[in-house]
Amino acid sequence: MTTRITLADFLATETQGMDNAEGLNALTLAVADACVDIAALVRHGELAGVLGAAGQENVQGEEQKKLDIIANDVFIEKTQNCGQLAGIASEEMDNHYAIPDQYTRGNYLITVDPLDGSSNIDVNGATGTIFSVLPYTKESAPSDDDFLQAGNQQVLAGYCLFSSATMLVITFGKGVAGFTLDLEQGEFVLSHPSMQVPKQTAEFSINAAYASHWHPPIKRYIDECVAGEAGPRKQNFNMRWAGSMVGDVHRILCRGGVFLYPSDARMEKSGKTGKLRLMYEANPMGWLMEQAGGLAHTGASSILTVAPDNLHQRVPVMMGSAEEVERLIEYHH
Ligand code: P6P
Repeated sequence: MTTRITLADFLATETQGMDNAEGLNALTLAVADACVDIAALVRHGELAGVLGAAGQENVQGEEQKKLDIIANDVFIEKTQNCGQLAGIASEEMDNHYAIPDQYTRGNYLITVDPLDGSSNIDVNGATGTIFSVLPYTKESAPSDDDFLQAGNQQVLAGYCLFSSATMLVITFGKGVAGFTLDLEQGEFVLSHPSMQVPKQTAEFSINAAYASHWHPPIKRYIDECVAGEAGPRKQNFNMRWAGSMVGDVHRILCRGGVFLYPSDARMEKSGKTGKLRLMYEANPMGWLMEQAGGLAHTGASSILTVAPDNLHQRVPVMMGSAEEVERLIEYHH
């Protein structure tokens, strides 16, 4: 019979010795509460009357789902009064949300993708919430520019996966821990201590519909995987694409793999350098991957060293099993 360790029990030891451990614990529990509420809305789906399009676009020019906006509002509602935040930046908001004066302004900034993979929501596919916490030391209210810190400045990052189980996966820079939501008790219980990405894999994850637009290094890598044991890799590969970064990254943290969302000729024609956003997708997921023994790279540099120039900046993404990412980096050079 293993000892039942709740998220609160885990935090009591994991953040020991860190600056403002109490504050970080309070922030993590507030984020977890927001995720529990968003999970409940996702779980009730059509019955909660929250599926379907919202009839408007976000700053990315992407159609927003009703749940994108609701999840964003729930996240703000559940975290703004925890006393630890100075501001919240979100995929669903053009600019950051400043914590109102009636609440204590704290020493952290948080970026969030409130409902990643929302195109899956109407077909009951995997979705999730991704978050990244950065330090904030000024007394005054933050500006958007205060969020523009490289991924190696993060103090906490994680995601909540809404799938067969609801799981919270987090890192404070001391490894990666996974928690499963106990629906009866309404609390997260440690179920995946010290998650590690296998160094090797035979499974890649990419949207192959865009193959005709890929640049040579990606095309070479995928062609070699597809060529299987008859090709230069001398082994067969499998492919998985969840349509939600949280679903794909979680699978890779559990069993290995390599996730790719490269830039391509199609995107570059419209001035984009990738699809995924640096501040609230690539940075938090990249830190989790590195903390689990994997790698996270843009093809030009480690994701965590990219100096952001705007809140909604996009980057090319390759992350997962170290040996495969190393091969991809070599192909890019
Ligand atoms: P595509 C979801 O919209 C997302 O941002 C990621 O979660 C996911 O990996 C990717 O886009 C899916 O993109 O082009 O396959 O729909």
